[in-house]
Amino acid sequence: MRHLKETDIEVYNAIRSELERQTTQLEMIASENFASEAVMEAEGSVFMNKYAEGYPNKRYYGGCEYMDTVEQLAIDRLNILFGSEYANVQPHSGSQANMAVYFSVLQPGDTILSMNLAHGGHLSHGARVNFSGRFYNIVHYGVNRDTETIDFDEVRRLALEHRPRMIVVGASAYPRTIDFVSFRMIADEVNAYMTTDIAHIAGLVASGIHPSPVPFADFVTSTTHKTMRGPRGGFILSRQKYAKLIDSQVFPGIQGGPLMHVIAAKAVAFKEAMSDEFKFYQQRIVANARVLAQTLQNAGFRLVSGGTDNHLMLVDLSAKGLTGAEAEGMLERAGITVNKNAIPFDTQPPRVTSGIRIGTPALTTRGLGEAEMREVGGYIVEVLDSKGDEAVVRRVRHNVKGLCERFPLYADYAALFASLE
Ligand code: DSN
Repeated sequence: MRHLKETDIEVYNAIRSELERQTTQLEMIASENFASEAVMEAEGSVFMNKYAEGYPNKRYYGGCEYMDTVEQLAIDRLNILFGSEYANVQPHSGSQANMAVYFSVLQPGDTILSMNLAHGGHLSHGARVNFSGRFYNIVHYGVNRDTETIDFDEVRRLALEHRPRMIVVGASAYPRTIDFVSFRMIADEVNAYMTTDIAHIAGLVASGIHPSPVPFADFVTSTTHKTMRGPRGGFILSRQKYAKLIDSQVFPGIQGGPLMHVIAAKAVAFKEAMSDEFKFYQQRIVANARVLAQTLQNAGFRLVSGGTDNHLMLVDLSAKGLTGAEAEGMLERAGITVNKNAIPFDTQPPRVTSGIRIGTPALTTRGLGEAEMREVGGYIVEVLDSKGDEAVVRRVRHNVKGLCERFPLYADYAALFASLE
């Protein structure tokens, strides 16, 4: 940090301030987490200097001995974690992973059946504004209006009617267990590929807490930084028979040189994910989410689908006379970071929404447990019930700071900055 401080005080100060923000507020965005200092050390290493286009032992550049070591470690660890035959760890993100899979077996104009973004899906599953919505003919399934869970009758009906070439399974705001077997059966009925995007639940899947799609899906894509608690990035799992096809679509199909420093950090995160501690951590994420959900429900808040099976919940604020945007803003002022999120059949526009999405992975990483979830749930209720009253927000902000001090984060990293003050 000394070099950075001397070279670029503006960036140094921004990083120091962001560290302060992350450590003194409650991070409850369901897709965010705190990677370990070991992961951060690997990412901030000399690996960032190296080009390594190609794959282990098949590179287009010299000097790749250690790149090969680390990429192969990442691949092998990932295959052990998920019980998969083949892994590609080069996608820069989850969207890139999805793009590579689509490009592997689809032609422009082919039909994809996927979950509606407005019901919890993802941009790269065919949103009109995304490449996936521009290149492919997209048909969306959603959740049932009454149960707010995936409506398999509708999925099957749409599959039979539209005969998609691929069914995409997975979501970024779905609080319930996903039944991969039913999707496989529908995909088989219409002879479609099945791609499962487990970006949100990958850590739960790796730990056996959520059923795995690996035995059923043709392709599994993910990010590495949500419940997986690694660096920002993506990966693809599949069977050996698709290995060449996917490898060539990732590079040279859609990417150039892999980000080897990120791949090194992925390898470290995958090693961490193989530990018993990680499994225990994933169990605590889910236990914490249940307690938080119950706390909010006890206070009269309606949760989409009536609760959660995983790491996140969607809170419907419409009966409380609040929008998601208003709630996000008042909670942020109180030191609690969440994101506004559309709820199924939302009547508000996407920048406003009727809901907020709340997740427990990051707070669980800090060590907060069920007792603290009741405390945090209480703070959320106080702020929202007061409609962001200044005195309430100030009091909660004070309590949030105290809670954060009880669960310190990045002690060694913070010490680096402190040593330069
Ligand atoms: N932006 C991520 C999320 O918040 O779920 C998905 O890519």
